[in-house]
Amino acid sequence: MVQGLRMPEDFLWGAAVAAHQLEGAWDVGGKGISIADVMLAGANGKRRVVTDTVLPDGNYPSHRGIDFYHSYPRDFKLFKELGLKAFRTSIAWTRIFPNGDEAEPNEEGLLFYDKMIDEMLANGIEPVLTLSHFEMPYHLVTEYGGWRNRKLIDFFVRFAETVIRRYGDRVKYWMTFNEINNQTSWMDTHPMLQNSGLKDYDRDKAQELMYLASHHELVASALVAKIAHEINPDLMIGAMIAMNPVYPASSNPEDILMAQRAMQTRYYWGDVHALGEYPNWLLNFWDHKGIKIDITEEDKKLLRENTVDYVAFSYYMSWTVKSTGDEWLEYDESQNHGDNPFLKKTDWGWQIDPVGVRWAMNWMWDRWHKPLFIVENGMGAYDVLEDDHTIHDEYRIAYLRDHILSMERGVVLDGIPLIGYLPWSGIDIVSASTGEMAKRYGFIYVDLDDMGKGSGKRYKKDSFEWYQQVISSNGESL
Ligand code: P53
Repeated sequence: MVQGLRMPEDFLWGAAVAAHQLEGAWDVGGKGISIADVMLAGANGKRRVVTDTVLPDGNYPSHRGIDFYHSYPRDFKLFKELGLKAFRTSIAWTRIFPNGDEAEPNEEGLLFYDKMIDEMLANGIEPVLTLSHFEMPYHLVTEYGGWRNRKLIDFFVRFAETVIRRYGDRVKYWMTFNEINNQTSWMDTHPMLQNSGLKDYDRDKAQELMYLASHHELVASALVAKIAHEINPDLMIGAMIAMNPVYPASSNPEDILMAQRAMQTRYYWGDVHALGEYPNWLLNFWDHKGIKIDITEEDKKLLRENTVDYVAFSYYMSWTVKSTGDEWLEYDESQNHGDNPFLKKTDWGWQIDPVGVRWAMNWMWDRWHKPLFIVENGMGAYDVLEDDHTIHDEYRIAYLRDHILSMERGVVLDGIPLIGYLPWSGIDIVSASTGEMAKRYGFIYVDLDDMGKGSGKRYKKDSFEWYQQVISSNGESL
C-alpha cells in the first residue's frame, strides 16, 4: 500500500452507476422504452447503432444489464462488505413515466425505487440519485423532437417533482442531468441523442439545436432546484458535468488562448448552473453564428435565483488542443485535438491523467465557489477471470490510487470542499459508449459477456480488497 492523506471524517467514499447500464428488466413493471433501449451494442472503436423501434433480434444490452432489477439486495450486501458509504444510481424516467407525457406516474415503478432506496439505507449506504442519465423516454424523442421542444421542461419537472416528493425524506443528494456538457460534441449524433433526445435533425442546424436543447435543460434544472428547495431547503441539488481538462498543446500563447476557450465552451453549462447566467463570450458567439435562442426574462430570473448547491463531475481523461487561427476561437472537439506526449492511454484510447484531477478541482472551485463531488472516475479495462475465479486487476488499482492521491491533495493541501468520491462503477456494468460488457470498471466482476452469455455470478477482484482498505483508512492507505 502507498501512503495517502487522511480525508475529512464525513467524506463519502462510494461508487456510481446508471439505471440503464445495470438494471435490465427493460419492459418489466410497466416500464416504457427509453433511448437506451433502442441502442444496439457496438464494440471497441465501433459505434452503437440506434434503431427506429425495438427490433426482435437486436442485441440491446440495456434490456438485460446485469439484472440488477432483481439482484440488488445481494449486490448491496457486497457493497456493504466493500464498505461503501454512498452509492449513486439514476432513476429510470421510463419506470415512473413510461412515455414521459402521462399525467400520473406509474406506481409500480415508484415502488421499485422505494424498495431499492430502503435496501441501500438498511445496508448503511447513502443514496445519491441522478434524475436523467442517458435514458429519457423514447416517446419524447419521436413525438416531441426531444429537448429542442420547450414542452420537455414540463415533462421533466413533473417527473423530478414526483420522485423528489416521494424519496426526498430519504435522499439528500440529487443531480439533474448527467454529463450535460457532453453535447459540446454536437458534430457527433451519439451525444445529441444521449443527452438531449435529438434525432432526425437537419445536420446544418445541429449546433443551434444543441444550444437550444441545452437551454431548455438548464431552465428545467433551475426549476427542479427551486421546487426541491421548496419541498425541503436541506436537499442538495447538483449539476453534473463531464470534466475533461483541455490543456494547451504548447506554451504558444495562441494555443493557451484556444485552450481557455475550449474550457469556456465545454463548461459554460457549469457557469449557468453555478453562477446563474450565460457568459458574454457565448452570447456574442451566438450572434456571430446567427444562432438565436429564445431566452425569456422569466428564464433569466429562474436561472439567476436557482443556482445549484454543488457541482458533481465525472473525471476520466484530459485532452490537449492547438490553435486554429480562428479569431472567434470556435472550438471543435473533433478537429484540433492532439495526443499528450506525457500521458498513456487505456485500451479504449482514453488518456490517463491523474494530475488533472487536482488541476480540475482547483479550476472549478476558483470559478464557481461551489462544493464539488466526484461522481465518476475509473478505468475501463479487459479483465481476466482466472480458473480459480480470481481477477488480478493491478492496472485498475494503479489508476485509482493515482487519481485518489491527486484528489486528496486537492482537498487536504488546497482546501477544496469535496463531498465525496464515487468511482465508476463498483460492479461491472454495460458500457455507455460502446454497449460492451468487456469494458469493465467494477471492483466486483460479473460473469457476462457482450452477448449477455454467462452465469451472471459475481466475483471479487483484487481491487475489492484494496478499495475496502482505502475506505476503512479514510484514504490514508492507498
Ligand atoms: P463508458 C464519454 C466520455 C466520458 C464519459 O463510459 C462518458 C462518455 C459517454 O459515454 O460517460 C460517462 O461506459 C457516463 C457513464 C459511462 C461512463 O462515463 O463509455 O456518465 O454512463 O458509463 C464510462 O466507458
